[in-house]
Amino acid sequence: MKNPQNVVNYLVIILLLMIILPSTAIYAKTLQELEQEALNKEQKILKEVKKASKKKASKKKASKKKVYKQRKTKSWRAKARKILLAKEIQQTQKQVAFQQQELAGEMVFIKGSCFQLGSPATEKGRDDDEKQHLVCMNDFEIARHEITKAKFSLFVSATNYLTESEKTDGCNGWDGRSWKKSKQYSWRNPGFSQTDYDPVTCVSWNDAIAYTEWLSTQTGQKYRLPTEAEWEYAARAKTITSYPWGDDIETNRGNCYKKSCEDHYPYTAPVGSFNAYNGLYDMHGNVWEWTCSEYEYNYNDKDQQCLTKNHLHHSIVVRGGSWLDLQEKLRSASRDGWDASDRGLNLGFRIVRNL
Ligand SMILES: [Ca+2]
Ligand SMILES: [Ca+2]
Ligand SMILES: [Ca+2]
Repeated sequence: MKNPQNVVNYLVIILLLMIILPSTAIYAKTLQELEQEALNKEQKILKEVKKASKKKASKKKASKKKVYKQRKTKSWRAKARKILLAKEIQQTQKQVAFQQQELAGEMVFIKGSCFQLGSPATEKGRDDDEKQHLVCMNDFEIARHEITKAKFSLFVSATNYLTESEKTDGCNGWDGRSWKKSKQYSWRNPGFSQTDYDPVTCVSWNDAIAYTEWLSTQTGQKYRLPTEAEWEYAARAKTITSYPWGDDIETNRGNCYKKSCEDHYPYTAPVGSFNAYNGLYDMHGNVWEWTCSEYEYNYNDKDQQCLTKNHLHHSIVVRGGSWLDLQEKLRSASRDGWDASDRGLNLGFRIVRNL
């Protein structure tokens, strides 16, 4: 080199190049790195977004599941409540039915049809007031038993009811030798010993009606006395003989007077002590039973009707005979008329329920 200035210039240039070139290399590398970093960052963000959305989706799914579960739980609870309620209702219905049965006693369903009411002229021991005639019946329910002292006492305890015997001059009771009307006799004491399951006696027609009215209020069902036709139709059990078991009284079929039935009961017997016919006990004997029908010698369709409380000046039909009657009075067709306020030691009642 001839010009030292040029040498210096060259040196300066070389020096500059030495400074600039590496920094350019570093710069270029940094850019690459930056690009990579940006890429990494972007990927990371993408990943995070993906993760977040996945989390959100799973959260949403979980919340959906929760709602579903809640709904399911709710519907299950509603179902359980429904089942419980149905069970409670069923139980209440059973209790009500049980209470009704406890109060009223068992009832027997009788399928209606047509029959000859009354007795044929050839029937042994018949009365003239039993003229045969055709009657058609609807279905009904009648008590399996005569109303017992136990059942009647429930009514008296609940209402403090005083029977006509207790309110007025007593009942036609039994003093050991004969009938005797006395204030000392009533359904509580007819003059002879009775169990709680013997039929109630010394109750007038009015007392029996009061009992059926109370029973109807207590149970929400319509109880009443049977019509004369219902009584005989139930007693006959589709037979045309004097008694449902045949034309003879036979032995130990029902409770009647002294030896004529050979029943071994000197007074009333606990209800259900003899065989049932048509599912009904003591239709023949034990105590006479009040009906709700007016007594007419020739029936005149009164046998299918009920008297109301306001018709007390008529005689009312009683049926079935009693422990104080001879066998003829126990026949299916036998009938008698008593006044509504009459009461006696051999007269009680059974009930019917409207369907
Ligand atoms: Ca007897
Ligand atoms: Ca009877
Ligand atoms: Ca008669």
